[in-house]
Amino acid sequence: MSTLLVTIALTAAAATGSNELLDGGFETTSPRASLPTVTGAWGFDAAVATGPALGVEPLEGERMLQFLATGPLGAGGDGISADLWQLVDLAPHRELIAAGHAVARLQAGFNRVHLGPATDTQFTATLRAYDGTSARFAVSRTRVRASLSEARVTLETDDDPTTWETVTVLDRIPAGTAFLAVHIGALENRQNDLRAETLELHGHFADAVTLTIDTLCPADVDLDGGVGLMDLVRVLDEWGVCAPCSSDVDRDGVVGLSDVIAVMTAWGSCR
Ligand SMILES: [Ca+2]
Ligand SMILES: [Ca+2]
Ligand SMILES: [Ca+2]
Ligand SMILES: [Ca+2]
Repeated sequence: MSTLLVTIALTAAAATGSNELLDGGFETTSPRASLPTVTGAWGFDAAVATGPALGVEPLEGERMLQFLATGPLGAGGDGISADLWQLVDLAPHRELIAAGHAVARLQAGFNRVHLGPATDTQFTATLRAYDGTSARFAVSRTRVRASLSEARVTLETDDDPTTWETVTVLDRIPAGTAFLAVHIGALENRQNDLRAETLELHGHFADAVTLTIDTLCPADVDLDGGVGLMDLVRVLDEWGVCAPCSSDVDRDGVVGLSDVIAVMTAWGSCR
């Protein structure tokens, strides 16, 4: 195969789908003050959707999220982190997950003010996979159920409010997963401001949170664990405009010659 064909195959492997989160940019509503039990809404610790604030501009759109406290406002929290969760139904990806080929990619932008050495500096993002129904996510008002898998990244931000830092969390989704719990948080890593009359977080923001689901092996169109004749047949069957569809191997919105080339380049086993 030529260098060109190899390049096309690598591009296909890096392809991503559309954002599975509702209001990942915090443009429409502020989060609820409770753990979510249904999909499609942010909730838990005190936080608000806001326009530009304290010298920080949204990373995208008109608004961003501001973390306010590690619990409900005025009631004190766990003193550890301000956390938000959103649940995502994976029913549309059931076939991909059952085949063991599904990969979740969570990205989030974080930024904060700089007031001095007492300013909290860390943020975190987590992906958790669950079986069962989203109604069983919370086991109490403040605790969530144990998950099938967990992937977490912690970020140390710089002290420049004009720059956003981005984290990426990747996880292979276990077979049997019914929904994902997406978490973003601001950590109270400077334990100096826990008195009720002082703000726990002095200007800590998140924006542009995205969750995409894709396949480990895009050229295995029929998800049988290998790339071969049947994958090529599926590509030829679905020739033309087709988005989203699994035979669009390079995820450019069209099933065509570049997808045939991607299948032929990846010919063989696929694990
Ligand atoms: Ca936004
Ligand atoms: Ca920054
Ligand atoms: Ca196949
Ligand atoms: Ca294509």
